[in-house]
Amino acid sequence: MKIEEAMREVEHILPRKRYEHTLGVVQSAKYLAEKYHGNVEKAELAAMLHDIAKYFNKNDMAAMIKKVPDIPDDLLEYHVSLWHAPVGAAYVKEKYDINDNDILNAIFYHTTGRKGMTLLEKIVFLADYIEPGRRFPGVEEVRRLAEIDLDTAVAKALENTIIFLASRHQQIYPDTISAYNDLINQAGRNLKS
Ligand code: DGI
Ligand code: FE
Ligand code: FE
Repeated sequence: MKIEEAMREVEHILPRKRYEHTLGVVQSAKYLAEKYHGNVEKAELAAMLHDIAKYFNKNDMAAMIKKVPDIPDDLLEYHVSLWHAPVGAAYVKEKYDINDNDILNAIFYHTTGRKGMTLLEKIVFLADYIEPGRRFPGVEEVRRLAEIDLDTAVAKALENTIIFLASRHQQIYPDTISAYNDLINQAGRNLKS
Protein backbone atom coordinates (compact mmCIF):
# COMPACT_ATOMS: atom_id res chain seq x y z
CA MET A 1 0.00 0.00 0.00
CA LYS A 2 1.28 3.44 -0.90
CA ILE A 3 1.41 6.17 1.70
CA GLU A 4 -0.91 8.44 -0.34
CA GLU A 5 -3.56 5.73 -0.46
CA ALA A 6 -3.22 5.09 3.28
CA MET A 7 -3.55 8.84 3.90
CA ARG A 8 -6.81 9.03 1.94
CA GLU A 9 -8.27 6.04 3.80
CA VAL A 10 -7.29 7.32 7.23
CA GLU A 11 -8.57 10.81 6.48
CA HIS A 12 -11.99 9.26 5.80
CA ILE A 13 -12.01 6.94 8.80
CA LEU A 14 -10.66 9.20 11.56
CA PRO A 15 -12.15 12.38 13.03
CA ARG A 16 -10.21 15.54 12.21
CA LYS A 17 -8.27 15.82 15.48
CA ARG A 18 -7.16 12.21 15.39
CA TYR A 19 -6.18 12.59 11.75
CA GLU A 20 -4.04 15.59 12.66
CA HIS A 21 -2.42 13.55 15.46
CA THR A 22 -1.73 10.85 12.87
CA LEU A 23 0.01 13.31 10.53
CA GLY A 24 2.14 14.42 13.48
CA VAL A 25 3.10 10.80 14.18
CA VAL A 26 4.02 10.31 10.51
CA GLN A 27 6.25 13.39 10.65
CA SER A 28 7.95 12.26 13.87
CA ALA A 29 8.30 8.67 12.63
CA LYS A 30 10.00 9.90 9.45
CA TYR A 31 12.35 12.05 11.51
CA LEU A 32 13.23 9.20 13.89
CA ALA A 33 13.66 6.67 11.06
CA GLU A 34 16.13 8.97 9.33
CA LYS A 35 17.95 9.71 12.56
CA TYR A 36 18.20 6.10 13.74
CA HIS A 37 18.62 4.44 10.32
CA GLY A 38 15.24 2.75 10.20
CA ASN A 39 13.19 2.11 7.08
CA VAL A 40 11.59 5.50 6.40
CA GLU A 41 8.87 4.21 4.07
CA LYS A 42 7.77 1.52 6.50
CA ALA A 43 7.88 3.95 9.41
CA GLU A 44 5.65 6.42 7.57
CA LEU A 45 3.13 3.79 6.51
CA ALA A 46 2.94 2.20 9.98
CA ALA A 47 2.54 5.66 11.54
CA MET A 48 -0.18 6.62 9.06
CA LEU A 49 -2.17 3.49 9.94
CA HIS A 50 -1.33 3.16 13.65
CA ASP A 51 -4.58 4.57 15.07
CA ILE A 52 -6.91 3.45 12.29
CA ALA A 53 -9.00 1.40 14.74
CA LYS A 54 -9.07 4.04 17.49
CA TYR A 55 -12.81 4.66 17.16
CA PHE A 56 -13.97 1.22 16.17
CA ASN A 57 -16.99 -0.02 18.06
CA LYS A 58 -16.08 -1.78 21.31
CA ASN A 59 -18.13 -4.89 20.58
CA ASP A 60 -16.66 -5.19 17.10
CA MET A 61 -13.17 -4.94 18.55
CA ALA A 62 -13.94 -7.58 21.17
CA ALA A 63 -15.25 -9.89 18.45
CA MET A 64 -12.07 -9.38 16.43
CA ILE A 65 -9.85 -10.04 19.46
CA LYS A 66 -11.66 -13.35 20.01
CA LYS A 67 -11.54 -14.28 16.34
CA VAL A 68 -7.98 -13.37 15.32
CA PRO A 69 -5.49 -15.99 16.59
CA ASP A 70 -2.60 -13.48 16.69
CA ILE A 71 -4.35 -11.32 19.29
CA PRO A 72 -4.16 -12.62 22.87
CA ASP A 73 -7.58 -12.94 24.50
CA ASP A 74 -6.26 -11.57 27.79
CA LEU A 75 -6.50 -8.10 26.25
CA LEU A 76 -10.22 -8.29 26.94
CA GLU A 77 -9.44 -8.19 30.67
CA TYR A 78 -7.54 -4.91 30.24
CA HIS A 79 -8.54 -1.37 29.40
CA VAL A 80 -10.38 -0.84 26.13
CA SER A 81 -7.88 1.86 25.12
CA LEU A 82 -5.34 -0.91 24.45
CA TRP A 83 -7.50 -2.76 21.95
CA HIS A 84 -7.21 -0.46 18.94
CA ALA A 85 -3.53 -1.30 18.42
CA PRO A 86 -3.73 -5.07 17.72
CA VAL A 87 -7.17 -4.65 16.17
CA GLY A 88 -5.75 -2.01 13.83
CA ALA A 89 -2.94 -4.34 12.79
CA ALA A 90 -5.40 -7.16 12.05
CA TYR A 91 -7.67 -4.73 10.20
CA VAL A 92 -5.02 -3.36 7.82
CA LYS A 93 -3.75 -6.87 7.15
CA GLU A 94 -7.23 -8.00 6.15
CA LYS A 95 -8.57 -4.83 4.49
CA TYR A 96 -5.48 -3.58 2.64
CA ASP A 97 -3.61 -6.87 2.32
CA ILE A 98 -0.58 -5.55 4.17
CA ASN A 99 1.57 -8.55 5.01
CA ASP A 100 4.79 -6.89 6.08
CA ASN A 101 5.31 -8.06 9.65
CA ASP A 102 7.54 -5.10 10.50
CA ILE A 103 4.69 -2.74 9.71
CA LEU A 104 2.00 -4.94 11.29
CA ASN A 105 3.99 -5.32 14.53
CA ALA A 106 4.73 -1.60 14.72
CA ILE A 107 0.96 -0.99 14.68
CA PHE A 108 0.19 -3.96 16.94
CA TYR A 109 2.58 -2.86 19.72
CA HIS A 110 2.32 0.92 19.41
CA THR A 111 0.35 1.32 22.64
CA THR A 112 1.88 -1.26 24.99
CA GLY A 113 5.33 -1.95 23.59
CA ARG A 114 6.77 -5.40 24.34
CA LYS A 115 9.99 -7.17 25.25
CA GLY A 116 12.45 -7.16 22.35
CA MET A 117 10.86 -4.34 20.38
CA THR A 118 12.17 -3.96 16.83
CA LEU A 119 13.65 -0.69 15.59
CA LEU A 120 10.44 0.08 13.71
CA GLU A 121 8.29 -0.69 16.77
CA LYS A 122 10.37 1.70 18.86
CA ILE A 123 10.18 4.41 16.21
CA VAL A 124 6.39 4.28 15.94
CA PHE A 125 5.92 3.93 19.70
CA LEU A 126 8.11 6.97 20.36
CA ALA A 127 6.69 9.01 17.48
CA ASP A 128 3.21 8.44 18.91
CA TYR A 129 4.42 9.77 22.26
CA ILE A 130 6.36 12.84 21.08
CA GLU A 131 4.56 14.01 17.92
CA PRO A 132 4.34 17.82 17.77
CA GLY A 133 0.68 17.95 18.85
CA ARG A 134 1.29 16.11 22.13
CA ARG A 135 1.17 18.21 25.28
CA PHE A 136 1.38 16.45 28.61
CA PRO A 137 3.76 16.44 31.57
CA GLY A 138 7.04 14.74 30.70
CA VAL A 139 6.76 14.94 26.92
CA GLU A 140 9.48 17.61 26.64
CA GLU A 141 11.94 15.40 28.51
CA VAL A 142 11.20 12.46 26.20
CA ARG A 143 11.57 14.75 23.15
CA ARG A 144 14.98 15.78 24.46
CA LEU A 145 16.01 12.16 25.03
CA ALA A 146 14.79 11.24 21.53
CA GLU A 147 17.56 13.47 20.19
CA ILE A 148 20.18 11.55 22.17
CA ASP A 149 19.27 7.85 22.38
CA LEU A 150 16.28 5.92 21.05
CA ASP A 151 16.15 3.22 23.76
CA THR A 152 16.52 5.74 26.56
CA ALA A 153 13.65 7.81 25.16
CA VAL A 154 11.41 4.75 24.77
CA ALA A 155 12.26 3.59 28.30
CA LYS A 156 11.42 7.02 29.73
CA ALA A 157 8.11 7.12 27.85
CA LEU A 158 7.25 3.66 29.22
CA GLU A 159 8.26 4.77 32.71
CA ASN A 160 6.02 7.84 32.47
CA THR A 161 3.10 5.74 31.24
CA ILE A 162 3.52 3.18 34.03
CA ILE A 163 3.73 5.89 36.69
CA PHE A 164 0.76 7.72 35.21
CA LEU A 165 -1.42 4.60 35.11
CA ALA A 166 -0.41 3.46 38.60
CA SER A 167 -1.06 6.95 40.01
CA ARG A 168 -4.61 6.60 38.71
CA HIS A 169 -4.93 3.06 40.10
CA GLN A 170 -5.22 1.57 36.61
CA GLN A 171 -3.96 -1.80 35.45
CA ILE A 172 -0.72 -2.03 33.51
CA TYR A 173 -0.61 -4.50 30.67
CA PRO A 174 2.22 -7.06 31.13
CA ASP A 175 3.83 -6.23 27.77
CA THR A 176 4.30 -2.64 28.97
CA ILE A 177 6.18 -3.88 32.04
CA SER A 178 8.20 -6.30 29.88
CA ALA A 179 9.16 -3.51 27.47
CA TYR A 180 10.23 -1.34 30.38
CA ASN A 181 12.27 -4.10 32.05
CA ASP A 182 13.93 -4.91 28.74
CA LEU A 183 15.26 -1.38 28.26
CA ILE A 184 15.63 0.15 31.71
CA ASN A 185 19.01 -1.24 32.84
CA GLN A 186 20.89 0.36 29.98
CA ALA A 187 18.58 3.38 29.79
CA GLY A 188 18.72 3.86 33.55
CA ARG A 189 22.47 4.45 33.33
CA ASN A 190 21.88 7.18 30.76
CA LEU A 191 19.00 8.68 32.73
CA LYS A 192 21.05 8.89 35.95
CA SER A 193 24.21 10.30 34.40
O1 DGI B 1 -3.94 6.08 20.62
P1 DGI B 1 -3.19 7.23 21.21
O2 DGI B 1 -4.04 8.07 22.11
O3 DGI B 1 -2.49 8.06 20.18
O4 DGI B 1 -2.02 6.65 22.14
P2 DGI B 1 -1.85 5.13 22.65
O5 DGI B 1 -2.12 4.19 21.56
O6 DGI B 1 -0.50 5.09 23.31
O7 DGI B 1 -2.99 4.96 23.75
C1 DGI B 1 -2.87 5.69 24.91
C2 DGI B 1 -3.82 5.18 25.95
O8 DGI B 1 -3.53 3.85 26.32
C3 DGI B 1 -3.70 6.02 27.20
O9 DGI B 1 -5.01 6.29 27.67
C4 DGI B 1 -2.96 5.17 28.17
C5 DGI B 1 -3.32 3.80 27.71
N1 DGI B 1 -2.29 2.80 27.99
C6 DGI B 1 -1.09 2.67 27.47
N2 DGI B 1 -0.44 1.61 28.00
C7 DGI B 1 -1.29 1.05 28.85
C8 DGI B 1 -2.46 1.82 28.83
N3 DGI B 1 -3.52 1.53 29.56
C9 DGI B 1 -3.44 0.48 30.36
N4 DGI B 1 -4.48 0.20 31.12
N5 DGI B 1 -2.32 -0.32 30.45
C10 DGI B 1 -1.22 -0.08 29.71
O10 DGI B 1 -0.23 -0.80 29.82
FE1 FE C 1 -2.95 4.53 19.59
FE1 FE D 1 -1.61 7.58 18.32
